[in-house]
Amino acid sequence: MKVQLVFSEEVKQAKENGKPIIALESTIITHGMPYPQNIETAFEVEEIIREEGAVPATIAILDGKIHIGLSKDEIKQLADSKDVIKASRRDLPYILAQKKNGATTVAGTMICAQLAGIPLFVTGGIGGVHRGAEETMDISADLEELSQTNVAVVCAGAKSILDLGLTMEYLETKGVPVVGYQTDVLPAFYTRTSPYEVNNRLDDPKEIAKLIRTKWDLGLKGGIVIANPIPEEDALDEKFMNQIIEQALAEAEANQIKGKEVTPFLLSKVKDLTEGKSLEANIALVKNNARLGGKIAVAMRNLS
Ligand code: PSU
Ligand code: MN
Repeated sequence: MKVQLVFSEEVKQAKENGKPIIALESTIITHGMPYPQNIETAFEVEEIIREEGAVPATIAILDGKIHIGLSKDEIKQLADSKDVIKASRRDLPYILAQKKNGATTVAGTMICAQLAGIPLFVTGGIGGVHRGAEETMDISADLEELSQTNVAVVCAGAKSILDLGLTMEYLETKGVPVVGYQTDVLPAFYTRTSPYEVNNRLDDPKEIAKLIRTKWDLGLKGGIVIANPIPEEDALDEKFMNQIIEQALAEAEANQIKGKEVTPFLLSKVKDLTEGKSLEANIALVKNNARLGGKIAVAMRNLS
């Protein structure tokens, strides 16, 4: 039995015509944002990518089949349905073999994007090493995926619900370059800065495209993280967010939240505690990443 990929008409044509394609994840739709903002954002992000001259491929598993590119109806179905499994690397065999529905995380999306021959992926934030990982060993499978799957990921850094210092150390050990777009420091999702330096700063999408190409030309396997700070006007106050995050972490602990539930629990707590401000910021940064991703995708295609 071979794994079958189901391409949307738009993505199929883009492949035939050599147009640049950008992968998008679906966990952000099902577990990362509430309804109806999740659907609206998914549509808007796709539209931004088209405006930049690339083609969006939102990835999910429907009835056990990997879909590369979803119709509007399929995105709506996914967002509405209750029985969609958050799909990281270890979840894929079960979901496919049992013909279930799955929303792919960063790791899950990277795997499917590589199968589909799509080298670039846009999202909000990657998973990372959780605070207290010395004891819990809670380290997102996204990091391991970045070390072995050849897909570059545009994000707004990672949330400070994570231990950003340990996340950077892990990525260094695994040989994953973290490139700052017009920034010297790792952005922390809601805020433009963090105390941690990125490995390299590049200010031009073309230069980022060259770095991505060079890594793979060298035969080095694995991804590249492109960290794009949230626009100034959408950023939230650092002190305020740190307090909120402390509170969300305390509630996760009090409720004994474990395993794959941790990240969705923290995301939804942060949203409630900020009275929706975090959601607005989240939407703004994903759109900002889509713009940059579109430019990088076009630049990658134009490299000779
Ligand atoms: N961070 C966000 N929003 C998200 C996620 C992370 O700001 O929606 C999702 C992504 O799909 C990411 C996943 O791959 O959570 C990481 O989950 P875990 O920590 O369980 O690996
Ligand atoms: Mn985890």
